[in-house]
This record gives sequence, structure tokens and C-alpha cells, in this order.
Amino acid sequence: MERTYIMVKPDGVERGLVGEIIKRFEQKGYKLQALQLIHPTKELLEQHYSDLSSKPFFPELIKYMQTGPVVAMVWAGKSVVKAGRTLLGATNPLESAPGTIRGDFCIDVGANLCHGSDAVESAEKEIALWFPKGVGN
Ligand code: RTP
Repeated sequence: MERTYIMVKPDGVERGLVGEIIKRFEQKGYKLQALQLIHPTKELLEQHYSDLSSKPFFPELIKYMQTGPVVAMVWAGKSVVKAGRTLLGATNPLESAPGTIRGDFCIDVGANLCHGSDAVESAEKEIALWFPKGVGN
């Protein structure tokens, strides 16, 4: 069964959108396999976003991701990686379609509520990084 790593970022937790985001994945038909509230360290975030380390916004991104706890989740089901990204919407919320999470609830790329793995391989890497003890299934 395909799996993806979905994370509600600090702004999503702060704004009380955890339930709304979970609801959309459940409604679509996906299964929640693991969930944890985490206060991520700088080291964990730098590993998670290592592909972006040369980007000018990297320091800002790492700082924003430490402004509060995140909700780390593993979701499973048919084509969940691609369909999960569709549920989240485009990275820049000004380009996310209405009906998507980012399209409905935010306007700032630097506070875009949620993260979703972009490929099956990165999903498995991210799940191993955020759930080092496994997901319990
Ligand atoms: P994510 O990993 O959070 O799901 O986002 P993504 O794949 O859609 O986008 P990516 O290019 O990997 O960027 C990761 C996160 O960095 C922030 N970002 N800021 N200021 C900027 O121009 C900028 N560009 C990206 C966003 O929070 C984005 O989700």
C-alpha cells in the first residue's frame, strides 16, 4: 500500500486547522497510519529540507518551522503521494485552486499550512526520518 508523509506546519496547528486537514484526507478515502505532535529540532528540519539548503529562503523556512509544534502523519492508500499533493494544493497559496487546503485557507508561501511528500521514494525517506521507531503496523 502506497504511503505518504503529511505534516501540518506550525501555522496550521496554531490556527486550529489540524482537524480540517485530517478530515479532507479521511473524506477522500485515505487511512491514517500514524500521527504525532512534534516540536522539531533544527537538525531534524535541516535534514527534512536538505534538498532546499541552497535556496535563499532556507534559513527563514527552518526558523518558521520551529515557531511551534507540527503534526506529523502517515497516510496510506491508492496513489496517495500524488493525490495528497492535489489535496494540499500548489506550494504558493496564491496559485492553489479553491477547494484545496492551501487554496481555501492561506495566502503566504512562507506560511502555507502543510507539507506533503513529492514522490514515493521521498515519502519513505521522510516517514523513516519523522517516525524512526516505525509506524506500528
Ligand atoms: P512542502 O515540501 O512544504 O510540501 O512544499 P513543496 O514541496 O510544495 O515546496 P518546496 O519547493 O519543497 O518548498 C518547501 C517549502 O518552502 C517554503 N518556500 N518558501 N519564500 C519562498 O519563495 C518559498 N518557496 C518555498 C514553503 O513553505 C514550501 O512549502
